[in-house]
Amino acid sequence: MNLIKQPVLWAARSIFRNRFHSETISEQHATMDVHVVSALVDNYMYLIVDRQSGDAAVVDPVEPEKVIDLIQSIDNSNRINIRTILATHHHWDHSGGNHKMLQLIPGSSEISVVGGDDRIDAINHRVKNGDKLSLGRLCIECLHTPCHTSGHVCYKVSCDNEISIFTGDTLFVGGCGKFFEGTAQQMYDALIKTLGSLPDHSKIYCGHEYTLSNLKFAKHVEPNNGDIDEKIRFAEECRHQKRPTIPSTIGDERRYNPFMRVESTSVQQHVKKDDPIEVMAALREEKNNFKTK
Ligand code: GBP
Ligand code: ZN
Repeated sequence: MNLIKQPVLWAARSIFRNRFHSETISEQHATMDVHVVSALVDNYMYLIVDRQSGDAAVVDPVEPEKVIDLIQSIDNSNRINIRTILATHHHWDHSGGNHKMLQLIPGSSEISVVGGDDRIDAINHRVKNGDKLSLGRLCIECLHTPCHTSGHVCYKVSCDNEISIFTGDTLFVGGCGKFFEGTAQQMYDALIKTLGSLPDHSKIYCGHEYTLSNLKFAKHVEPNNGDIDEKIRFAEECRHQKRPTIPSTIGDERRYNPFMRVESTSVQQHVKKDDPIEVMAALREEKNNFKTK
C-alpha cells in the first residue's frame, strides 16, 4: 500500500461512512435475494443470500459496517451466514474494506476472500476464468474480464433459471469502465463475447451509480435511439427519489449501451469506423473527453 494514499483513504472513508447516495433496496428472486447497498460517493456493495440455506456472499464491501448494519436489521432469525467475499478488482473503492469486513465477523477464518488479482486486500482464494464456487444452492462462476484492471473478475451467480451478474467496473448501466490496464480488444471480449453471450434476462449489478452520465454520452452517440430516451426517463425518476438504477439486464444493455453496440450501424456511423474493436477504442477515447452539461 502506497504510504501517501493511506491518509487520503482514511479521510474519504470517515467522511462518507454515515452517508448513503441511494437507499438500500432488496431484490427478491425465487432462489436468491440481492441487497443493493450504497457506499462512498457512488459505489455499490451487494449482499447475496441463498434463500434456502441463508448462506451469503458480499461483493466489494468497501464500507463493511453498512453491510453488517443491514444484516442486523433484516435477519431476525439469525439465518444469514457470510461465507464469501467476492472482490471484483483491486481498486481501493472496491476491495479496500475486505480486511475490516473479516474483523467484523466472528469466526471469519472460515471466510474465503475471492478475486483474480494478488493486489486485492486480504485475498486468500485466487480464482481464474471459469472457476466455480458454491453458495448453498447457488453456483458462482468466475468470469475473468481483464481491461479496467488486468485481474478484474465478474461473478455470475445462478440457480435454476435465474442469473445475476456482478460486473464491478467492467460493465456499467449504459457504459463500461476505463481501460486502465487493458485494450479495446479485451473490453470487446468482455462485453461482447463473455457477458454478451449470457441470456437477455441476466440481471446486471454493477460497481457504480454512473447511469445518468453514461446515458448522456449514449444519447450523444445515438441521438435517434428511443431506448436511450426511455432509460433516461427511468433513471431520472430513480435518482430523483434516491433509488438505485440497478439492476438492469443484459437484454436492456444491448438496446442502449453504446459499448455493447459496437456492431450496430448507428454507433459505427457516429465514430466513422466499422471494425468493432476500433469502434470500442474510439468510443472509450471520446467518452474520456466527454463533458456532461
Ligand atoms: C463518472 O462520474 O461518471 N466518469 C466517472 C468519473 C471507475 S472508479 C470517475 C471515473 O473515472 N470512474 C472510473 C471509470 O472507469 N469510469 C467509467 C467512465 O468514466 O466511463 N477508481 O476509483 C476508478 O476505477 C480508481 C481507483 C481508479 C484506484 C484508479 C485507481 Br489506482
Ligand atoms: Zn475501478
